[in-house]
Amino acid sequence: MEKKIACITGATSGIGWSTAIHLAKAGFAIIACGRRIERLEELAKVLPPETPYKYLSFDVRDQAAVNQAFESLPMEWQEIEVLINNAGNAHGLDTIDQGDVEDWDSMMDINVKGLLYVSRKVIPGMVDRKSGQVINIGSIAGKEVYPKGNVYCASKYAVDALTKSMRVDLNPYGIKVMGVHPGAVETEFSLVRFKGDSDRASGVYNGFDPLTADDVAEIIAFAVTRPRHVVMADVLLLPLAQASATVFNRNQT
Ligand code: NDP
Ligand code: 8X3
Repeated sequence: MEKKIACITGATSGIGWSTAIHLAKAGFAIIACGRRIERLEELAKVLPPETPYKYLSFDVRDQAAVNQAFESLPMEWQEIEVLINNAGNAHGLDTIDQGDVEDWDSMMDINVKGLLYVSRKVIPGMVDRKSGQVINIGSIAGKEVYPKGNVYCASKYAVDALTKSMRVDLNPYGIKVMGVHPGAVETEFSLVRFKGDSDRASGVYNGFDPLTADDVAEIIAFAVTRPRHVVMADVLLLPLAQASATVFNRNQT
Protein backbone atom coordinates (compact mmCIF):
# COMPACT_ATOMS: atom_id res chain seq x y z
CA MET A 1 0.00 0.00 0.00
CA GLU A 2 1.47 3.35 -1.03
CA LYS A 3 -0.59 5.37 1.43
CA LYS A 4 -0.37 4.99 5.18
CA ILE A 5 -3.28 3.05 6.63
CA ALA A 6 -5.60 4.41 9.32
CA CYS A 7 -8.02 2.07 11.06
CA ILE A 8 -11.03 3.65 12.77
CA THR A 9 -13.43 1.76 15.02
CA GLY A 10 -16.98 3.04 15.33
CA ALA A 11 -16.81 4.51 11.84
CA THR A 12 -20.49 3.97 11.02
CA SER A 13 -21.58 7.13 12.81
CA GLY A 14 -20.61 10.36 14.54
CA ILE A 15 -16.98 11.00 15.42
CA GLY A 16 -15.71 7.83 13.71
CA TRP A 17 -17.53 8.57 10.46
CA SER A 18 -16.17 12.14 10.30
CA THR A 19 -12.69 10.96 11.27
CA ALA A 20 -12.65 8.50 8.36
CA ILE A 21 -13.47 11.36 5.99
CA HIS A 22 -10.91 13.75 7.48
CA LEU A 23 -8.12 11.16 7.49
CA ALA A 24 -8.93 10.15 3.92
CA LYS A 25 -8.67 13.82 2.95
CA ALA A 26 -5.31 13.91 4.77
CA GLY A 27 -4.10 11.13 2.44
CA PHE A 28 -4.61 7.96 4.46
CA ALA A 29 -5.99 4.66 3.20
CA ILE A 30 -8.94 3.81 5.43
CA ILE A 31 -10.04 0.69 7.29
CA ALA A 32 -13.47 1.45 8.77
CA CYS A 33 -15.00 -0.75 11.48
CA GLY A 34 -18.47 -1.06 12.96
CA ARG A 35 -21.41 -3.45 13.11
CA ARG A 36 -23.70 -1.76 10.56
CA ILE A 37 -22.50 -2.97 7.18
CA GLU A 38 -24.84 -0.71 5.19
CA ARG A 39 -23.24 2.34 6.84
CA LEU A 40 -19.75 0.99 6.11
CA GLU A 41 -20.74 0.63 2.45
CA GLU A 42 -22.28 4.12 2.48
CA LEU A 43 -19.04 5.59 3.90
CA ALA A 44 -17.12 4.37 0.82
CA LYS A 45 -19.29 6.65 -1.32
CA VAL A 46 -18.47 9.85 0.59
CA LEU A 47 -14.70 9.39 0.85
CA PRO A 48 -12.48 11.14 -1.70
CA PRO A 49 -12.62 8.83 -4.74
CA GLU A 50 -8.89 8.03 -4.72
CA THR A 51 -9.07 6.64 -1.17
CA PRO A 52 -8.11 2.96 -0.82
CA TYR A 53 -10.90 1.63 1.42
CA LYS A 54 -11.70 -1.53 3.31
CA TYR A 55 -14.26 -2.22 5.95
CA LEU A 56 -14.42 -4.74 8.76
CA SER A 57 -17.76 -5.51 10.37
CA PHE A 58 -17.60 -6.94 13.88
CA ASP A 59 -18.86 -6.39 17.39
CA VAL A 60 -15.92 -5.22 19.52
CA ARG A 61 -17.29 -7.28 22.43
CA ASP A 62 -16.63 -10.49 20.53
CA GLN A 63 -12.92 -11.20 20.82
CA ALA A 64 -13.00 -14.06 18.31
CA ALA A 65 -14.77 -11.81 15.78
CA VAL A 66 -12.21 -9.04 16.35
CA ASN A 67 -9.34 -11.47 15.80
CA GLN A 68 -10.95 -13.00 12.73
CA ALA A 69 -11.65 -9.58 11.18
CA PHE A 70 -8.05 -8.38 11.47
CA GLU A 71 -6.65 -11.76 10.37
CA SER A 72 -8.85 -11.54 7.25
CA LEU A 73 -7.03 -8.43 6.02
CA PRO A 74 -5.05 -8.99 2.83
CA MET A 75 -1.27 -8.60 3.17
CA GLU A 76 -1.24 -5.08 1.68
CA TRP A 77 -3.73 -3.91 4.34
CA GLN A 78 -1.94 -5.32 7.37
CA GLU A 79 0.47 -2.50 8.20
CA ILE A 80 -1.85 -0.24 10.15
CA GLU A 81 -0.02 3.00 10.96
CA VAL A 82 -2.82 4.81 12.79
CA LEU A 83 -5.40 3.21 15.08
CA ILE A 84 -8.34 5.30 16.28
CA ASN A 85 -10.03 3.47 19.15
CA ASN A 86 -13.35 5.28 18.96
CA ALA A 87 -16.14 2.66 19.16
CA GLY A 88 -18.15 3.24 22.30
CA ASN A 89 -21.32 4.55 23.80
CA ALA A 90 -23.13 5.30 27.02
CA HIS A 91 -26.04 3.02 27.88
CA GLY A 92 -28.53 4.50 30.35
CA LEU A 93 -28.24 7.30 32.92
CA ASP A 94 -29.18 6.06 36.40
CA THR A 95 -27.96 6.39 39.96
CA ILE A 96 -25.66 3.59 41.05
CA ASP A 97 -28.35 1.86 43.12
CA GLN A 98 -30.73 1.71 40.17
CA GLY A 99 -28.48 1.06 37.20
CA ASP A 100 -29.29 -1.72 34.75
CA VAL A 101 -26.60 -4.41 34.99
CA GLU A 102 -26.91 -5.16 31.27
CA ASP A 103 -26.11 -1.50 30.54
CA TRP A 104 -23.09 -1.73 32.83
CA ASP A 105 -21.87 -4.85 31.05
CA SER A 106 -22.32 -3.19 27.65
CA MET A 107 -20.31 -0.11 28.60
CA MET A 108 -17.44 -2.02 30.16
CA ASP A 109 -17.43 -4.63 27.38
CA ILE A 110 -17.54 -2.13 24.52
CA ASN A 111 -15.69 0.93 25.83
CA VAL A 112 -12.94 -0.89 27.72
CA LYS A 113 -12.64 -4.55 26.70
CA GLY A 114 -13.47 -3.87 23.04
CA LEU A 115 -10.75 -1.21 22.90
CA LEU A 116 -8.34 -3.74 24.40
CA TYR A 117 -9.26 -6.54 21.98
CA VAL A 118 -8.70 -4.29 18.95
CA SER A 119 -5.50 -2.84 20.41
CA ARG A 120 -4.12 -6.33 21.11
CA LYS A 121 -4.53 -7.24 17.43
CA VAL A 122 -3.18 -4.03 15.92
CA ILE A 123 -0.42 -2.77 18.23
CA PRO A 124 1.99 -5.76 17.93
CA GLY A 125 2.48 -4.90 14.23
CA MET A 126 3.34 -1.33 15.22
CA VAL A 127 5.85 -2.66 17.77
CA ASP A 128 7.46 -4.91 15.13
CA ARG A 129 7.76 -1.99 12.73
CA LYS A 130 8.68 0.49 15.49
CA SER A 131 6.15 2.89 14.04
CA GLY A 132 2.55 3.80 14.67
CA GLN A 133 0.06 6.09 16.33
CA VAL A 134 -2.83 5.19 18.61
CA ILE A 135 -5.58 7.65 19.48
CA ASN A 136 -8.03 6.59 22.15
CA ILE A 137 -11.29 8.51 22.31
CA GLY A 138 -11.98 9.10 25.97
CA SER A 139 -14.35 11.76 27.24
CA ILE A 140 -14.67 14.57 29.74
CA ALA A 141 -16.48 11.75 31.58
CA GLY A 142 -13.05 10.14 31.97
CA LYS A 143 -11.68 13.27 33.63
CA GLU A 144 -14.60 14.19 35.93
CA VAL A 145 -17.62 12.27 37.17
CA TYR A 146 -21.16 13.65 36.96
CA PRO A 147 -24.43 12.58 38.59
CA LYS A 148 -25.65 9.24 37.19
CA GLY A 149 -22.56 8.98 34.98
CA ASN A 150 -21.04 6.29 37.26
CA VAL A 151 -20.27 3.29 35.02
CA TYR A 152 -19.90 5.28 31.81
CA CYS A 153 -17.45 7.56 33.67
CA ALA A 154 -15.63 4.50 35.02
CA SER A 155 -15.28 3.11 31.51
CA LYS A 156 -13.82 6.40 30.28
CA TYR A 157 -11.51 6.76 33.30
CA ALA A 158 -10.28 3.30 32.27
CA VAL A 159 -9.70 4.56 28.71
CA ASP A 160 -7.65 7.43 30.15
CA ALA A 161 -5.61 5.03 32.30
CA LEU A 162 -5.04 2.70 29.35
CA THR A 163 -3.97 5.63 27.17
CA LYS A 164 -1.36 6.69 29.71
CA SER A 165 -0.23 3.07 30.18
CA MET A 166 0.06 2.51 26.44
CA ARG A 167 2.21 5.64 26.14
CA VAL A 168 4.58 4.24 28.75
CA ASP A 169 4.69 0.66 27.43
CA LEU A 170 5.08 1.71 23.80
CA ASN A 171 7.63 4.47 24.46
CA PRO A 172 10.64 2.24 23.56
CA TYR A 173 9.17 1.62 20.10
CA GLY A 174 8.52 5.21 19.02
CA ILE A 175 4.76 4.68 18.92
CA LYS A 176 2.68 7.80 19.59
CA VAL A 177 -0.24 7.41 21.97
CA MET A 178 -2.81 10.16 22.31
CA GLY A 179 -6.05 10.70 24.20
CA VAL A 180 -8.82 12.87 22.82
CA HIS A 181 -11.47 13.71 25.40
CA PRO A 182 -14.51 15.55 24.08
CA GLY A 183 -17.31 17.22 26.00
CA ALA A 184 -20.78 17.32 24.47
CA VAL A 185 -20.79 16.29 20.79
CA GLU A 186 -24.10 15.95 18.96
CA THR A 187 -24.04 12.51 17.32
CA GLU A 188 -26.12 9.35 17.82
CA PHE A 189 -24.52 9.12 21.28
CA SER A 190 -27.50 10.45 23.29
CA LEU A 191 -29.98 8.50 21.17
CA VAL A 192 -28.10 5.33 22.12
CA ARG A 193 -27.81 6.38 25.79
CA PHE A 194 -31.59 6.98 25.97
CA LYS A 195 -32.43 3.88 23.91
CA GLY A 196 -34.02 5.65 20.96
CA ASP A 197 -35.89 8.39 22.90
CA SER A 198 -35.19 11.25 20.48
CA ASP A 199 -36.84 13.98 22.60
CA ARG A 200 -34.69 13.11 25.59
CA ALA A 201 -31.62 12.83 23.38
CA SER A 202 -32.03 16.20 21.70
CA GLY A 203 -32.75 17.80 25.11
CA VAL A 204 -29.14 17.18 26.07
CA TYR A 205 -28.07 19.90 23.63
CA ASN A 206 -30.84 22.43 24.43
CA GLY A 207 -29.79 26.06 24.55
CA PHE A 208 -26.22 25.79 23.34
CA ASP A 209 -24.10 24.83 20.35
CA PRO A 210 -22.53 21.43 21.02
CA LEU A 211 -19.40 20.22 19.27
CA THR A 212 -19.96 18.48 15.96
CA ALA A 213 -18.31 15.23 14.94
CA ASP A 214 -16.33 17.26 12.40
CA ASP A 215 -14.93 19.47 15.18
CA VAL A 216 -13.47 16.39 16.86
CA ALA A 217 -12.32 14.80 13.60
CA GLU A 218 -10.38 17.96 12.66
CA ILE A 219 -8.42 17.72 15.92
CA ILE A 220 -7.71 14.03 15.30
CA ALA A 221 -6.52 14.74 11.76
CA PHE A 222 -4.28 17.53 13.08
CA ALA A 223 -2.87 15.27 15.80
CA VAL A 224 -1.92 12.43 13.45
CA THR A 225 -0.27 14.74 10.92
CA ARG A 226 2.21 16.37 13.34
CA PRO A 227 5.95 15.94 12.69
CA ARG A 228 7.47 12.66 13.90
CA HIS A 229 8.82 14.13 17.16
CA VAL A 230 5.53 15.78 18.24
CA VAL A 231 2.85 14.02 20.29
CA MET A 232 -0.45 15.67 21.20
CA ALA A 233 -0.72 13.51 24.27
CA ASP A 234 -3.98 14.65 25.80
CA VAL A 235 -6.68 16.93 24.44
CA LEU A 236 -9.82 18.01 26.33
CA LEU A 237 -12.12 19.51 23.71
CA LEU A 238 -15.20 21.44 24.84
CA PRO A 239 -17.96 23.44 23.24
CA LEU A 240 -17.85 27.11 24.26
CA ALA A 241 -20.89 26.72 26.51
CA GLN A 242 -19.41 23.86 28.54
CA ALA A 243 -17.06 24.65 31.45
CA SER A 244 -16.94 21.22 33.13
CA ALA A 245 -18.79 17.90 33.09
CA THR A 246 -21.73 19.58 34.79
CA VAL A 247 -21.55 23.32 34.07
CA PHE A 248 -23.24 24.46 30.87
CA ASN A 249 -24.38 27.91 29.78
CA ARG A 250 -27.71 26.98 28.23
CA ASN A 251 -28.57 30.56 27.35
CA GLN A 252 -25.94 30.69 24.65
CA THR A 253 -28.14 30.38 21.54
P1 NDP B 1 -22.18 7.38 17.95
O1 NDP B 1 -23.26 6.66 18.67
O2 NDP B 1 -22.58 8.31 16.86
O3 NDP B 1 -21.11 6.35 17.38
C1 NDP B 1 -20.71 5.22 18.11
C2 NDP B 1 -19.94 4.28 17.20
O4 NDP B 1 -19.48 3.18 17.99
C3 NDP B 1 -20.79 3.73 16.07
O5 NDP B 1 -20.04 3.75 14.89
C4 NDP B 1 -21.06 2.31 16.50
O6 NDP B 1 -21.13 1.44 15.38
C5 NDP B 1 -19.81 1.97 17.32
N1 NDP B 1 -20.11 0.90 18.26
C6 NDP B 1 -20.93 0.95 19.33
N2 NDP B 1 -21.03 -0.25 19.91
C7 NDP B 1 -20.25 -1.10 19.18
C8 NDP B 1 -19.95 -2.47 19.26
N3 NDP B 1 -20.48 -3.25 20.22
N4 NDP B 1 -19.11 -3.03 18.35
C9 NDP B 1 -18.58 -2.24 17.37
N5 NDP B 1 -18.81 -0.94 17.24
C10 NDP B 1 -19.65 -0.36 18.13
O7 NDP B 1 -21.38 8.18 19.08
P2 NDP B 1 -20.09 9.13 19.02
O8 NDP B 1 -19.57 9.28 17.66
O9 NDP B 1 -20.44 10.35 19.78
O10 NDP B 1 -19.09 8.29 19.94
C11 NDP B 1 -17.80 7.90 19.53
C12 NDP B 1 -16.89 7.86 20.76
O11 NDP B 1 -16.82 9.17 21.33
C13 NDP B 1 -17.40 6.95 21.88
O12 NDP B 1 -16.29 6.26 22.43
C14 NDP B 1 -17.99 7.93 22.89
O13 NDP B 1 -17.96 7.41 24.19
C15 NDP B 1 -17.05 9.10 22.71
N6 NDP B 1 -17.53 10.40 23.16
C16 NDP B 1 -18.69 10.91 22.69
C17 NDP B 1 -19.13 12.15 23.14
C18 NDP B 1 -20.44 12.74 22.73
O14 NDP B 1 -20.92 13.67 23.40
N7 NDP B 1 -21.05 12.31 21.62
C19 NDP B 1 -18.31 12.94 24.07
C20 NDP B 1 -17.12 12.28 24.51
C21 NDP B 1 -16.74 11.06 24.05
P3 NDP B 1 -22.21 0.28 15.15
O15 NDP B 1 -23.42 0.65 15.96
O16 NDP B 1 -22.46 0.27 13.67
O17 NDP B 1 -21.53 -0.93 15.62
C1 8X3 C 1 -19.90 11.89 26.37
C2 8X3 C 1 -20.02 13.18 27.04
O1 8X3 C 1 -20.76 14.31 29.21
O2 8X3 C 1 -22.34 12.82 28.13
O3 8X3 C 1 -18.78 11.20 26.77
O4 8X3 C 1 -20.44 11.94 29.27
S1 8X3 C 1 -20.94 13.04 28.48
